[in-house]
Amino acid sequence: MVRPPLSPPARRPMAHTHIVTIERHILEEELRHPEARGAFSNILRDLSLAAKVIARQVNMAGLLDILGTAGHQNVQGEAVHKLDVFAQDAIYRAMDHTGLLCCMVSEEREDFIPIPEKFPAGDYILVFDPLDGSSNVDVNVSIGTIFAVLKKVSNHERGSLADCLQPGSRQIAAGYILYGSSTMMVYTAGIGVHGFTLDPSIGEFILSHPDIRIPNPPARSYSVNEAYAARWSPGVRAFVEHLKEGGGEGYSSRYIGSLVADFHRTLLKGGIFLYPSDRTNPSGKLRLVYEASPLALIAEAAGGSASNGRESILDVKPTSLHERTPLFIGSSGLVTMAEEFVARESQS
Ligand code: P6P
Repeated sequence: MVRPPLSPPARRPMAHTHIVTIERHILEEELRHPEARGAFSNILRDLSLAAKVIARQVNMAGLLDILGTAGHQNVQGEAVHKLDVFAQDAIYRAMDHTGLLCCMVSEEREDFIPIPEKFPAGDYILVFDPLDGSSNVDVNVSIGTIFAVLKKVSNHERGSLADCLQPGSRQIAAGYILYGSSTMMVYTAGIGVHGFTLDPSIGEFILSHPDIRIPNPPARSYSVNEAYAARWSPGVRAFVEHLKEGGGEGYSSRYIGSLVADFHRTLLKGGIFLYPSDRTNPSGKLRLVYEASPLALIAEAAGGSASNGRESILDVKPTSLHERTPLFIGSSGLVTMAEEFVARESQS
């Protein structure tokens, strides 16, 4: 049945008592774009279900025999925590049978994951880090899930590597779930960034942060692991030193060591998060496809920017699923300043 074009609902002024669930918000956003076929909305809705399942497990981690490692390593050679496995399975099971995806990419799997033959395949690819920073869960530090949605470009029914190695500018949506003092889901479909807080008493994500914009002027804060300063390039070292001297009004340093938590603070307060390359990690530590690119789409949709030190993260075409990248992300002015310091070093 062809749905008659509906006039998009006028944006209602957000009254403080106006409860908008993520499902309602996604539907309203879809109605504002009649060309949307609803598949993407269903992907986001299914992801929000997986998020609730993971949140419940993370919040009870201290009470279940689920702490500690699962006794094996992932493709990155990192000890896999049991919650990583749980989160991976929760997302896979929520998404594998919907007929919306042709394949998935996960930090926990070396190759891309085709949708099983027993299920119908769709036109979208989901890339995700099921539980980033999971090593923090044993000490009750906030951790997160990062995801992005791409549209298939090949004619392979169940996807191909080429479908998964698209530049971040080709992402049609991106988001993260932050399992912290409250569980939040933040997403963008490219226009506007919206935050939802889980009300566990009713099991709903409620719109709590409509139209997030990175503040300008930004908070005077930078976020980086300074233990590696001696290994950074001269340009990065000079940039951080410049912030610390800050013309009398020094910057404060904030570093949690959990990417989603550090990024979420940067998104809401402004400033810059950086994980640069160094002598030990010449390509940096963070992954391009399912960490830096999704967060870069969010940062840009909120008025900020994201760079690898030379160019926009969104312009970088991945050459492999798990490739790493340096990351400078947050308030545009600070990201540009970091690029200028890096460029200056290459001229000296
Ligand atoms: P470091 C967590 O292990 C993680 O992948 C990110 O969540 C975080 O930003 C980074 O590593 C922290 O790395 O070297 O500062 O411990």
